[in-house]
Amino acid sequence: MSGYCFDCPFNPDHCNLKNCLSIDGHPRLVVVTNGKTPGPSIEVCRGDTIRVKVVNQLVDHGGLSIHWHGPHQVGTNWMDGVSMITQCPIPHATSFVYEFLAQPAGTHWWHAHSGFYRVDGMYGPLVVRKARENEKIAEFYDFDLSEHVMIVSDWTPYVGLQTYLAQTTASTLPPITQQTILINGRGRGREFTDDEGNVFYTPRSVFHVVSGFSYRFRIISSAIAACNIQVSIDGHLMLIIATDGSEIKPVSVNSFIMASGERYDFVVYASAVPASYLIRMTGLSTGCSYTGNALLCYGEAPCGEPTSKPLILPTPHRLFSSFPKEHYINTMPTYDVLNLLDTQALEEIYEDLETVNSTHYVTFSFVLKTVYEEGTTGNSFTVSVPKLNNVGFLFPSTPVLLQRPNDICEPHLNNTLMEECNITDCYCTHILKLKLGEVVELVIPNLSRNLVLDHPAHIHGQAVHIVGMGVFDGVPRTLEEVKQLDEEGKMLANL
Ligand SMILES: [Cu+2]
Repeated sequence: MSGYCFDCPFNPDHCNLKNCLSIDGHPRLVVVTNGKTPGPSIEVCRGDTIRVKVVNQLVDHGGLSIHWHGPHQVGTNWMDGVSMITQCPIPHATSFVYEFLAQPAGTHWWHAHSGFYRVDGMYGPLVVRKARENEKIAEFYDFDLSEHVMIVSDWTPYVGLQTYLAQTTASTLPPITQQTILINGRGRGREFTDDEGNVFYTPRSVFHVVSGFSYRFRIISSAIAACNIQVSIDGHLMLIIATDGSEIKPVSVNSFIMASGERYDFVVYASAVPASYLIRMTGLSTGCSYTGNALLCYGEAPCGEPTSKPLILPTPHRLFSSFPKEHYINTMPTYDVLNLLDTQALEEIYEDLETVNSTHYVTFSFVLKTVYEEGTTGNSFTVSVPKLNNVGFLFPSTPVLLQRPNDICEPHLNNTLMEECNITDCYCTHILKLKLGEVVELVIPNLSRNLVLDHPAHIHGQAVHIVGMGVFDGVPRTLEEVKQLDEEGKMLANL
């Protein structure tokens, strides 16, 4: 909540004043883009050239880069916007012009890719539309409007750096308990009471529909560390028509789960009794068991506090998630869970993709390490170290694209290094070299043994086909065992 909000939320009109950022009601530092969080929604047509001038006026004088999450950047790799990988950070008080092709069409987004600026509010949608006649899924909806783009983030009353430090296990900072999920930068994180004891909240986002029409919603998760969010709309089913910018054969669901960075396009048919309905976001991961709401309001009825209940019919509740189904057996036993393996891309699959030229295993693990009081084996605490192929990532001293850095490593080519790093902590600029034009199969086993974490993965500049996914009878495996199972054809792959 900023000073520009004056008497918000007691005077609701003040919450809508031009420069007011009411957010969740807590006063705190926010990083804004053009004075707003989320920043501007960039909405263009496929094939347009996107040109954005980023002027770094960050008050902490930090370096900045903006990553465009979704565009393939063919021939413009240096416009991808990752500090120290594809460019040097943009220094304070200077500017940088990004210019790239809006390709492919779909729901994408942009965010700061340095420091904690994304966590503190520097993110926004990037929507690339096709002409309606080229849109294969257009028959499923009447409207595809800017006002139905949603970007979601989890939020605390503290700056990102403090939230991060409070969540690391070596920290003595108090754990952060007041958290909320923001939808388009709005939510309810704090109760305000006036002198007469009346309760007020900061406003939630409102999405308007009119009875009898169907609407394409585009939702983007800018959630912070490992916060998986379940999305549902009271009284309405959702027809999922695209994930991560790629169209799929539509599936009708009661709810879906978004991991950080994921996008879903879904159609809502305004066929319920005209009223106000709650759009519910529920954090499902350990450490993000909090909620956020927005309103779905029908034009034919006053828009106010909904009395709607979550939709239970049809039975069973059908849920879509990109994580393996086995994850939900214990927590949601009655749900009918669908995942990416149950859907089909609408886009034709190139025949070439059926012949894999090379297979790479990239192990993924959060390793818990015990730290003892110096000279003792008694007092201790644990810290978790994220590793790929047993090594932690070290940013290079020069951007990889500009100059070969000194500290690169290729652990998958070096068994001794992999074994050593399994025991000790290693950090390096981890590189996986691929040949131009080859079809690559990536096998990503999650080998975490003592820390269960559902974590998404994404490759910049690529769309991938998911050909297999699963859980090994609940038993953690070693990389050798995974390779063996793969060789024996025991790992599911729908090539
Ligand atoms: Cu990205």
